[in-house]
Amino acid sequence: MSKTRKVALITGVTGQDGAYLSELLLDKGYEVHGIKRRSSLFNTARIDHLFHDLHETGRPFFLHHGDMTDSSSLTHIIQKVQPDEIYNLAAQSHVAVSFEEPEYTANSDALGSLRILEAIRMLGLTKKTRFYQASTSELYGLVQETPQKETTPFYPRSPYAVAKLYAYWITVNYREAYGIYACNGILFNHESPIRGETFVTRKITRALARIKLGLQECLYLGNMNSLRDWGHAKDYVEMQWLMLQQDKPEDFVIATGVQYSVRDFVNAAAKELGMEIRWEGKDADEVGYLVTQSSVPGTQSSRAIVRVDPRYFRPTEVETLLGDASKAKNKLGWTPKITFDELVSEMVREDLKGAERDELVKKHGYTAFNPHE
Ligand code: NDP
Ligand code: GDR
Repeated sequence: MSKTRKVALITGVTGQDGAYLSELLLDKGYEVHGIKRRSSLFNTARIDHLFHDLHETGRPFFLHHGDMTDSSSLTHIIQKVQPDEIYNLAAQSHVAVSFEEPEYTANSDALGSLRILEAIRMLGLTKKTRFYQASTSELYGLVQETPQKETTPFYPRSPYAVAKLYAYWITVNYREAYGIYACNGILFNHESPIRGETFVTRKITRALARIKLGLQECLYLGNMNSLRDWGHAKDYVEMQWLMLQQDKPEDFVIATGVQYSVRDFVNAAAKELGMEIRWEGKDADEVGYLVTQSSVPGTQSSRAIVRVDPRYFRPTEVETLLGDASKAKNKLGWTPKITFDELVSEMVREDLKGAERDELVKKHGYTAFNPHE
């Protein structure tokens, strides 16, 4: 292992943020180690481009098998890697899924963070290793103040958010009790073309691109009225790094300060594809029709391309989130560079390319492997 380069360890390296953060740290000259869990299928698609043949000189990027629910693997890896910085990004990160798997979510998202902090402590790394905890705007849940900032009281509304609340406080506690340089990044939703396909933004851009090419009939969504503060993951991982480069550890809200509804997101993605949607009905009966000029002048077709499926409603919903990142702006000089429109445009463009690939495969008589249908 290099003596001159800073060494970073990333849990959740195969996820959206893990991939962007790995790139950022490698570009900054770090030696990067990532923890990936065993899977029956390949799960490294987002980071495959960072690998290199071990016999060639390439970027110092290494993977280790481990799991947030397994202290032995985590402690062993931390002992071996002796990281200067740990970015704890691994989590069962889907809010809706956390209602179905609450205990597993608590184990990986709450106790997982404790396991890493304990490893730092037990291995005598409290003065050496800095720790970043991927905290979340979901902590605000049933919001007590708008916009939300570092001092806004928490009111979690899902097993995911409750697990993350434990992780938030155990990070603060280990900072205060043992003097570990440990920070919470309270990040609001951030998206990208490599966002997981079941989060609402990616589900929308992917489905509309496929509808545009005739590969899919309709997009089914849950709560269309949810309001979110959506930023770009690339901007947000820069903040994760910045937070660990300060003189003293602190917690920061990271957000754009602009809010849109799920319906707004659908409209923006449709516009990007040259489509227009006319909305009718309310709540579970809301339907989005594709506006097309039919052959009879003055009339419009009424093909439904978006419908609400109450299956996607959550037992307790977070209706509105809007962040105030003034502290990060003032103390760290951070502002997001990528706008909402640019984010939507990039996501749509990339999903259109994917849909075009699937269309080509279909045209040649093959079935595209599409796990989501
Ligand atoms: P992803 O869901 O894309 O990635 C999660 C990562 O965690 C994946 O690499 C996943 O592995 C890994 N993981 C899940 N469970 C385990 C486990 N038991 N052991 C080891 N690894 C595991 O999330 P994001 O990249 O979007 O988010 C990163 C972190 O930031 C998460 O903790 C999330 O909760 C938090 N967060 C995200 C926000 C967002 O808007 N994206 C906002 C605020 C916080 P695999 O690839 O095998 O599934
Ligand atoms: P969120 O993101 O729950 O905010 O958590 P998600 O994209 O899943 O939902 C955002 C909002 O959209 C509504 N919604 C739907 N959501 C999904 N997934 N699928 C649908 O079909 C659908 N229809 C409407 C949801 O009800 C919700 O209100 C994300 C995750 O990345 C967390 O890990 C992270 O902590 C928070 O963002 C900040």
